[in-house]
Amino acid sequence: MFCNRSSLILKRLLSAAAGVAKQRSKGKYKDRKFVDWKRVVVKGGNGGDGCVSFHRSGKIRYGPADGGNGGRGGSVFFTAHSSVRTLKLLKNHYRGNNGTHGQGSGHNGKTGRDVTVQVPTGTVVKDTISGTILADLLMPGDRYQVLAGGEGGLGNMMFADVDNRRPTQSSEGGYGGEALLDVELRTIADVGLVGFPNAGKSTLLRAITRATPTVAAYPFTTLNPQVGVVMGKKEDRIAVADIPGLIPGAHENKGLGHLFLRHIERCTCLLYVLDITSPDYTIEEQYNALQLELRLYDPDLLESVSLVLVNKMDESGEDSSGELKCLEEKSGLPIIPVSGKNLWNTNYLKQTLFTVVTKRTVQSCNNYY
Ligand SMILES: Nc1nc2c(ncn2[C@@H]2O[C@H](COP(=O)(O)OP(=O)(O)OP(=O)(O)O)[C@@H](O)[C@H]2O)c(=O)[nH]1
Ligand SMILES: [Mg+2]
Repeated sequence: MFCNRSSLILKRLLSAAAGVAKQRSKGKYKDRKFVDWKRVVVKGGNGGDGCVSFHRSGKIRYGPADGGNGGRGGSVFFTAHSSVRTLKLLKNHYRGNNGTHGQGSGHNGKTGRDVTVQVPTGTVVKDTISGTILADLLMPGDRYQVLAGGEGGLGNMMFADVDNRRPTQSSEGGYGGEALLDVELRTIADVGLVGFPNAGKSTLLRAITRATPTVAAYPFTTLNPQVGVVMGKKEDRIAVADIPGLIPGAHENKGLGHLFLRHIERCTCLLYVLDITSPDYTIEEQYNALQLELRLYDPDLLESVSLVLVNKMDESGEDSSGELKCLEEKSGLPIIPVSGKNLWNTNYLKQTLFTVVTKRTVQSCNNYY
């Protein structure tokens, strides 16, 4: 990954990174204040060279070797910080300072200054070339050394021994190395809401937590993940993430695409939020389309503990229970009808979420219709 990569490959990747960044800054990403992905080039500082020098003073004209060592190059660290919310302020390049060269009279060079980059908790650092996850900074204070600075070279003082007090040998400082990294933010929440635009995800988040995401009767109101906390008895807390709406074909970049699904990757439980009043899709079609999009993004997401919420029940027709029963049979998941707007059944939803998140299973959930 680092110094032994040819500079040609690195140059190509850098220009590719610039291209991706340019694309992302265009169009639908242009006005986004919330940035959850960046490609970053990091370079460790080079170590300083060792010095060749001989002691001279007064009557001593041919004294012993006294060349000092070079200083170590500065390293680059990523640290998770709870007050940082997005990757927006992340620069494209970070570089540790070079160590300085050793000097005569046994003076060692100065160590290069380390660079510490603050990122939000939940940041994942990946090597762009191999795609390997290098670090997952989950807790505030988590620190990862992305690149170590080059070692300082040895001065001739270090090569002196009883047989040879005046060696002329020294070594060069080590190369700091370079890396191209993809830095991703993955929201940390226990529960993730997935649904079509306008299904009422943000309304539900408002209903069960104190979060205040914007609610409006047009699609794609929510453009960035929003997290709210459901307060339980005693100290119980559950974080719920509301993400932008998914539409059929999101994997082909329709709507807002499906890259924001990374924000629900860590969730213990997924809630499919279906709109019973949708004129275009039945709840079963919505459920199937959502499942397909999740599968195409990452089949492991379908392994998460899941519940189905059928929202807007206040406006459902007289006999919707048949539709719910049918969906229950086909999905094999517990169905919870709710109305986020009227807060109908939201207390039951909260209780169920606590049970599901703590037990990590939906087996004890009852259907509510
Ligand atoms: N009647 C009724 N309307 C609801 C209910 N829940 C949400 N709505 C309405 O549905 C519309 C969309 O609600 P949002 O909460 O913004 O939907 P969303 O799923 O967050 O939509 P996006 O952010 O665009 O993905 C708003 O006009 C809400 O008032 C409900 O339970 N009953
Ligand atoms: Mg919304």
